[in-house]
This record gives sequence, C-alpha cells and structure tokens, in this order.
Amino acid sequence: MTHSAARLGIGGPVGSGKTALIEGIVPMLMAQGIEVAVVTNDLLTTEDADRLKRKGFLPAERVIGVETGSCPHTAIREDPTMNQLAVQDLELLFPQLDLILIESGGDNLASTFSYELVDAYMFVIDVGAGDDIPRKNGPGFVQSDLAVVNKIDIAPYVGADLGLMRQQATQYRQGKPVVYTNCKTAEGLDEVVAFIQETLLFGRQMGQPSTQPSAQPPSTQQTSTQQTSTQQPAGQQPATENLIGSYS
Ligand SMILES: Nc1nc2c(ncn2[C@@H]2O[C@H](COP(=O)(O)OP(=O)(O)OP(=O)(O)O)[C@@H](O)[C@H]2O)c(=O)[nH]1
Ligand SMILES: [Mg+2]
Repeated sequence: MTHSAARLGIGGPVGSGKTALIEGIVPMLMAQGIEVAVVTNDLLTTEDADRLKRKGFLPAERVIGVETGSCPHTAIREDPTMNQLAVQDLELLFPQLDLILIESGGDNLASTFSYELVDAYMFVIDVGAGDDIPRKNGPGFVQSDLAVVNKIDIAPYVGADLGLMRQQATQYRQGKPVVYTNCKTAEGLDEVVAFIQETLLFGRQMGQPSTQPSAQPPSTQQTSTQQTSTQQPAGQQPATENLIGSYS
C-alpha cells in the first residue's frame, strides 16, 4: 500500500448539520480533484448513508453506513472497531482515496474522537441550540481541531447573539480555529475546505498519492495515529475477509 487516506471525523449534537456539511463540502473537494469517501454513523439505521447515496454526488460504493447500536461516542472513541473496518474496506476498494470523512451519530458536547480512528476532527454546533454553547466548555467543541458554528442564518430568529458566540468560541478554544457556516447557502464552507486542505491534504491534491507519512493531527493530543491506522486491530479478521460486510 503506497498510502492510506487521511481521515477526518465530524462530530456534534443531533441535527446540528453534520450531514448537510458533508453534502456541501464533498462536491467542493471533488471539484479540486480530491478522491473522497464517507462513513456515516447512526444508532439503528443507515439513514445518513442512504441520504448521501440518494444525493448521488458520490458513487454509492463510496458511502458506508455504520449502525452503532449504542452510544454514538463509543463507536468513535472507546471502541472504534466498526468504523476502522469500514475505513479499511473503503481503502481496499478505492486505493486512490485521499480523504475519508467519518460522521459520528449525533451526541452531546462531550463527544470526542479517538486519534486512533481519525487524523483530525471537526465539531459542529447549531446556533439554534443556544448562544451559550461555546462557554459550556464541552470537550467536543473545545478540543476539536476545527469548530463549526452552523446555521448562522437562523440566529436572528432564535435570538442567538452571534457576536457573543464568536467572542466566547475564540476565548474557550484558546485560538484554535472556528468557522461560521450556513449550509443552505454554502457560506463559510470554503473555509472548511481550506482547513481540510491545509491540515490533511498537503501533497495529496489532484488525486496524487502522497509519498509522505499520513498527516499528523494538529492537536497536541496526538498519540499514535500513524502507527495504528495501518495496523489490524487486535483480534480482528483481515479487512479482506470483511469487505463490505456488516457494520451493525
Ligand atoms: N437553516 C439552516 N438549516 C440547516 C443548516 N444546516 C443544516 N440544516 C438543517 O438542519 C437539519 C439537520 O441537518 P442534518 O445535516 O441532518 O444534521 P445532522 O447533524 O447530520 O443530524 P444527525 O445526523 O441526525 O445528528 C436539516 O433539516 C437541515 O436541512 C443551516 O446552515 N441552516
Ligand atoms: Mg447526520
């Protein structure tokens, strides 16, 4: 294997706009020649995967729905085995992949990704959930590599003070990046794509496999991503025997 695809987690509360963000950024990345695939997580269905397949901007084989069947954070942090298998299958089927997006099931503000599963992750919140979310200091929002404050278009209708959110998001994230998006109009999505390119895709643009090691997470919480991302998790079958198998 010449390289493994970069892996980007997308977490955040239920309905904050994680899938809408994927629907917005994937065509933008593809237009730049980036080879993309997506893994979605839902509790008991493949709802988000089916939705992305229906949209049709990616071949259906590049979208895998994982049914976590438990607390969503378990499948992205404590035991990411199902997601690791889905990623391995995508890499075997599509060795040219540059980037695999992994959407978590909707969860609470404590939801963080294991860096054994992803190289970096975004955390998406929705201004409709309240302009006090940034100062609640939730680990998902505060520790993520990129925070996304989505649905800025509805701020006037829900009484959310965007200026306050900007000030407190910057303060609580201690300078780590925050972008403000409207997935209905694509406002701010160019900044999300720029983050992905700068953080994960250096040397991989235009479908060119990188000769460099897999991208390192920008966060200081990085542990052993590169080592574990190419290793078979202990006690599992080789990925070839699980190819497009069950993810529930
Ligand atoms: N007004 C507005 N609505 C949005 C925006 N982004 C997403 N939505 C809507 O918010 C709802 C939830 O969006 P999803 O993308 O399904 O949210 P999600 O985070 O993937 O949801 P789960 O996967 O169920 O946790 C949908 O009705 C979207 O159309 C936005 O920027 N502005
Ligand atoms: Mg979703």
